[in-house]
Amino acid sequence: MTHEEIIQGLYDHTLVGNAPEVRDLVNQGLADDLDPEKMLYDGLIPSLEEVGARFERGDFFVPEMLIAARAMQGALDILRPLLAETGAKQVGTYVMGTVKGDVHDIGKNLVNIMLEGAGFTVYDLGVNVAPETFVQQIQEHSPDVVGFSAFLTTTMPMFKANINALEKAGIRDDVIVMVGGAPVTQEYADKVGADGYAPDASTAVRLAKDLIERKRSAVPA
Ligand code: B1M
Repeated sequence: MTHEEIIQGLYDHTLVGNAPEVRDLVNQGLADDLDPEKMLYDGLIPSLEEVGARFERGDFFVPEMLIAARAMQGALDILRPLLAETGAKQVGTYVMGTVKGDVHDIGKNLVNIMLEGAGFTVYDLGVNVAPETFVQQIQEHSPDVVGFSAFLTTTMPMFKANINALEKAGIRDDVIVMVGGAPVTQEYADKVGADGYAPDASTAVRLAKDLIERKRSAVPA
């Protein structure tokens, strides 16, 4: 099989949620020296975008989204160590979670993988994370950054609820707040008072490093 055929196969089989075939193709790609990021960005992610488009048109329903997501997760399980393997030195700590009311986690997990690859220690709180859990975990781990992911327009308001909870606990200024997820925009992030927004995983990593650097250099010695 050529690299193009493997990428096309990843797209086609993720679309219909054929998890065993997706795993086989990922393994075949790796055996053939196909770049893991290419499999991700040219095959797997575009396929999930098409799943979303079909859902919007009413051609797909929740079960189809679910099996496509499972196929993607199987691929990520194999790719995770390769995407994260850079030997980067420790740059900071990050507490990350999908906000309350929201169970989407593929995008969040991808950001986590990239953060770990860039040298962050990541505490992943999972999905449907309540504001009080974020507060408690920030108090426990004292991270440089907390990241809130939301994938639904109905759960994006939890960013503000989380920031309010940090303020109430007196820890808002101790931590950099980053937000992201498919429906989120820079404008929305500014409106809720987040310190940073990134549209994708690699920008999220660059921005996190940047914000930490700025914060550290602003602190008088
Ligand atoms: Co749902 N879903 N879903 N879904 N789902 C979307 C998000 C949707 C856009 C589909 C659509 O209509 N086109 C739509 C939301 C519409 C909206 O509100 N604007 C939607 C809906 C409506 C729903 C339900 C309400 C459906 C229903 O029940 N009627 C329901 C909600 C459940 C809930 O959360 N309470 C639901 C359920 C599900 C499944 C469980 C079936 C499944 C999720 C499985 C899982 O995650 N484990 C699912 C899926 C798979 C999707 C789509 C198809 C794919 C999401 C995905 O994984 N994308 C999605 C359609 C789409 O996105 N086009 C859709 C790939 C991923 C790599 O991208 O998530 O954007 P993304 O992550 C990116 C960036 O956003 C960014 O980096 C990531 C990597 O580059 N990023 C950050 C993410 N977090 C970040 C944090 C940062 C910075 C960047 O800083 C902290």
